[in-house]
Amino acid sequence: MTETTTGSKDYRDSGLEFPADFLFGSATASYQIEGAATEDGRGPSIWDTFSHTPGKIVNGDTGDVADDHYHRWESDLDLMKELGLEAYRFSIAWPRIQPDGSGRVNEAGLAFYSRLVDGLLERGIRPVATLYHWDLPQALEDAGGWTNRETAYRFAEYAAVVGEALGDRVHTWTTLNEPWCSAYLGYGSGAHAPGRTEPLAALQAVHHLNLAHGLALQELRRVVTKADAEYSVTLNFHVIRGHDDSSPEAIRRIDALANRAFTGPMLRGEYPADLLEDTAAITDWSFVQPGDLDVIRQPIDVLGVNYYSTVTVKMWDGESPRQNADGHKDVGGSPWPGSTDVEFLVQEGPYTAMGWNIAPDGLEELLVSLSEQFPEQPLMITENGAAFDDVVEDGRVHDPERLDYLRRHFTAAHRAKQRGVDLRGYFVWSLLDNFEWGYGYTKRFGIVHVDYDTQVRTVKDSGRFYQELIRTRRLPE
Ligand code: GCO
Repeated sequence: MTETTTGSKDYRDSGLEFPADFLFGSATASYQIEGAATEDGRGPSIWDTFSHTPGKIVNGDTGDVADDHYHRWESDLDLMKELGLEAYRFSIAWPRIQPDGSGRVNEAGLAFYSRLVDGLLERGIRPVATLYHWDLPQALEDAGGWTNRETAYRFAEYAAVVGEALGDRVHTWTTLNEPWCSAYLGYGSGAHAPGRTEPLAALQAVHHLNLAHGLALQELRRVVTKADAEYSVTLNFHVIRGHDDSSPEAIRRIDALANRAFTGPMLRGEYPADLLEDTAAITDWSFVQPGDLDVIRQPIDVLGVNYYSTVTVKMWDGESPRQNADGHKDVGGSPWPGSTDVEFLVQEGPYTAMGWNIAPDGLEELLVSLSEQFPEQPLMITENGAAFDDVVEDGRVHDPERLDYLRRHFTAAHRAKQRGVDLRGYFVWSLLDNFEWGYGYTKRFGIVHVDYDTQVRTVKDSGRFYQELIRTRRLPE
């Protein structure tokens, strides 16, 4: 699978056909869309605390209301049906299920997700449930959060509670969304909740999130009754490009921290030796206990792949003004423990509204690389999409840049499949404009526009493009 495909260099194909079993979906996350932050027994999460901390989020935005999906879920399901979605990837808010992070179960929280799952099934939409999309119950952070090994065990207990309640209907379970963000942005750079900037904490979080993944899969497989349920994890892979002869070392370092710190334990049952060496000045990794790696390496049916853009790196020469264009908010800490001497270079455009470069070839390269690294592992694009500034005009949202982005990345996905990648489907991020973490509501990723004052939803042109792609299973002209 190393031959390169031909096709248009700019990936702007049309007419490409996707097979009948290729799954077309869209994705959201609980804290980003639900609102109702204190309703029906929901407890506080680290994102409630973080977003209510002055200075952390642009414009002081919070997820208190968001898209008010907690109250509008039925009409949002009707919207998914209208678009023809075959699957919907959502996340379950742990603090709605266990407000204190352990023990007492909030039945109203379980009931909300039970209604949501039933509503999806009634509309012929496959439920894909993520257990953790970053909204850790604050009570667990107060006890150390992901730096505390006990949190992994609390996560497994939470997984069992949800698995028992929804395990007869959910089609695909995803344990974690992007543990890289939870660990490195939450405990390393400080750009995400809980906003800590401690290299050791970030690496402890990496391991305890890996452990949580394994423990949760064991619990889900114990309690889930749906015989054909599938199990997965979603990782945001970094596609890393070079610049000069110092780049191979920089690429290796970032690949170890960003990618292999998770695929190593989860898919190979070991931490990469170079990762341990690169971080030896911070820790001896003695928080990894005997047997942990056997627990973490649970088989998964599909590997979720989140992709948005590439990064370009070199080793900083220690003198010239360094660039820090790794695509994440720089709030003072580093998401790269042990490799803060890697320089992230500004890449060529065009860019999305996040300042991320538009590189569909990076998606093709990533999928082929993962397929070559893990030939037996089916893949699913669980997030791909773009933020651009949108305006509603006469009840329409013309978003040609987002439509073009999707066309180019669907082309890349199709090419990867042509090269033999076992790619099972594609979830567009996101169904709805929503709370974009540190950027608040200033970045719009939805194929459906949300007016945050009126909560009116407006399907964008990109949403109609997707609707047509799903209907015909061909990339529209
Ligand atoms: C992520 C998260 C999403 C983001 C999206 C755009 O990948 O960071 O899963 O919650 O909103 O990716 O940044």
